[in-house]
Amino acid sequence: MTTAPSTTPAVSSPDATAPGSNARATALSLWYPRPAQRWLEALPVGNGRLGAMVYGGIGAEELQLNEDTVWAGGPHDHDNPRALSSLGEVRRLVFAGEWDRAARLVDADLMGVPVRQSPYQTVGSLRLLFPGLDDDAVTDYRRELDLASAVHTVSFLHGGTRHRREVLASAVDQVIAVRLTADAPGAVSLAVSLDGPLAGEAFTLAPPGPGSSPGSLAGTATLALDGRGEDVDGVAGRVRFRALARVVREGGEVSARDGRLHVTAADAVTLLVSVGTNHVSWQDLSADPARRAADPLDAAAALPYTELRRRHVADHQRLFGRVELELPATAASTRPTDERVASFAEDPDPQLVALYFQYGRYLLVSCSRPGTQPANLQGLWNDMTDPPWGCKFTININTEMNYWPAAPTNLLECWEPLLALLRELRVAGARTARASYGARGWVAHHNTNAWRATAPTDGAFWGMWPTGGAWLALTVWEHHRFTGDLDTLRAHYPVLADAARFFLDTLVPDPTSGFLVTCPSVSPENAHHPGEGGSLCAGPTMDSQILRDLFAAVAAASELLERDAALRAEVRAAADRLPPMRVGALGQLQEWQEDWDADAPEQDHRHVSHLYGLHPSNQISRHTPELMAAARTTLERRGDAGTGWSLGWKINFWARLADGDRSFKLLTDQLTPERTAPNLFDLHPPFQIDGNFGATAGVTEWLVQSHTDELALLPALPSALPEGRVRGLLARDGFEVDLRWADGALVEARLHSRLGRAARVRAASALRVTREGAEVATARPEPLVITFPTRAGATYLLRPAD
Ligand code: FUC
Repeated sequence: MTTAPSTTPAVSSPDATAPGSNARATALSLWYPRPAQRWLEALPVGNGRLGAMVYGGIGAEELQLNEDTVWAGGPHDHDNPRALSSLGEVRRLVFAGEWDRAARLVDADLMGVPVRQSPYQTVGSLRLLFPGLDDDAVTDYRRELDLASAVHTVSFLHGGTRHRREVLASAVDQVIAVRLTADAPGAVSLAVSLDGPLAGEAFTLAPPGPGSSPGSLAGTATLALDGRGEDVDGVAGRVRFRALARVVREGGEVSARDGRLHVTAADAVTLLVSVGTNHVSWQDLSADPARRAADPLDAAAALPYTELRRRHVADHQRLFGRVELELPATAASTRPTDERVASFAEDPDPQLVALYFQYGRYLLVSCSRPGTQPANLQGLWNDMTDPPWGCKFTININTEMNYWPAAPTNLLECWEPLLALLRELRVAGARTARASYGARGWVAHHNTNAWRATAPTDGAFWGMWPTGGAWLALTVWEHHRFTGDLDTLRAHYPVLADAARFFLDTLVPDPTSGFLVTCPSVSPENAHHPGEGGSLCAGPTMDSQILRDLFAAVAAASELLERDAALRAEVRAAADRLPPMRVGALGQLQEWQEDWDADAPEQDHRHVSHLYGLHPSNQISRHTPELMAAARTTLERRGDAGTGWSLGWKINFWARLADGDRSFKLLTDQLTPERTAPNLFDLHPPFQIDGNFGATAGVTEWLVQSHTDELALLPALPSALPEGRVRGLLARDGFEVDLRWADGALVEARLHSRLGRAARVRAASALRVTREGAEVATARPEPLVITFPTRAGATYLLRPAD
């Protein structure tokens, strides 16, 4: 194959804006001058449920396919029947400091059965072979993912003919569409096949059309692949799926041979791909995969490709188009995307920050839509049957991080799958609460999956953490803080209230301090002492922080909804008995009740769980200067190194500490080939999408913060980004925020008030506020906070006061 150098000027192309013009603006595109050789070079498309990784091959193209309900195993109850009777002894051992013995008992009696939760699995691949196309005879190749339209395009010249291929995953029409065209008639010939590690042989569905010769099919032809999710440790694989690929051709011929469809000399071809499963819910697998696959395919096949595309782009833009971030382009910005990552640390390229930010939004829109599964460890995209950490929902940081950008970047709908997960975990986790703890309410530990597993998994060291569900439940309250939406709060209030009930029943007084603590627990995955039980403890700082937020949320929500006065009193009383945050001998925020930090075996551990209080929570803020200083010391001691998601979290921490430059430095550490794949997927390594989402959220924290009682404008602007513009960020209390800044200072802000709540705005300079030209308020220079009432639906202009 001939690789067009990135500096190749545009060649003549039927459409001046078409790929092939390497010099064109790339502000919202990932692009490459060569096909992907491996999965981490391929580019993702997704409609929330169906996903494809597109390689952009010339003679051989591959779309690796996912459907988000294809998981191993099936509905399953992991509760360990011995858990409840051993709980008391485990608590005794933990309080006695006999952590290794406690761990052995937890592993024997408290872990889920089987201990391993079922993983998410790949469907397989759609493969296209183009017999006449010789990779070495191609020029002016370009593949590109345009984030604004969510269309993947490949374009190249071969023997004087320009070939163009588009791929999109439509949420409106529930198919993946592949459009193959050329600027010469009869130039599209290919063989289409489907295969997958969980499936049998592909077969053709359509009968030969009337008058067709033997083996040849009428205008359309359909290939099918049936498969089943795997068994896991004695849990039967019960997900069944069917994948379909239908050829809709213009001109030429189509025939079926050897389990493949062969298209010869067509002018253009639309391939429609659909996957259906038997998944109805986490408890019900009674649907018919064949129907589920065929119905959207039949409906989509009735539409011309241009219409499918138009509907898809409009739908995507409705969500994606709400936020714009403009940061200046430099010479580096014209390079292929992977080269921009490689040079980011040396060559200024602010626009790559904007691209990476928007990529996070693109990924969330593409993997988390109302009605789909939530974003898992890899969002939606996974080419394995046994992926790292099962490609599940790890809820001791990863799933929460996936959703940090949802509200601030104006994608509230993308939260819906997480709210649905919570409604289901409340049911599944009530079983575990009862069976394993003898408690009311619901509990989930550090992982869950398609079957809403809630018992502890993986072993005492990692899994004995009862606070994962509570952290996730706080999504309900965050949703309310951003939207003021009482209906959603009312509908999900039981998730919050029952999460709190579990802890009201299971918190125990610490024999030494008297505070109410979780036990057994861990500070996620970090050891305070060496040994197999070295992570087990009672009342780690993070647990008390999460419970303080949970109890406060239940108290506030029950008050707003005018219900559960008794529960409100109970949670308030319990909150008062939680251990306070403490500053240790080194000036650090203590991770545990005891000051064990200095001797903990891994000083640079990737989890910084106890800074949950700093981000995403607001318990550590400018209102608690001593704790802010301790959080900073903790971060300094942990160091900047970390896995992808750990860097993503630290970007947010430093932004909350108002240190934009340190935060930017962490993003710079993330935007290196070690932590960012050629396709901009975040690398733990391996690929984990949480780092993408964490960084996207972190960028919003540079620009707007609203976690306390103030709305701060440019609270942590990195000096590397002295000028820019953002439109459409959301802040709590129902504000939509647009900002323009230059020379590192605010030029203008627009606040659109959705709820008509009072605005309390903090900025680095005094501000003058106007609405429709009339002055509303002017701030005194100190303190730099201006408060003014707003009217719902009105927009306020804020400019530095002279
Ligand atoms: C937690 C983390 C790991 C990884 C895994 C999916 O266990 O500690 O780093 O992110 O989740």
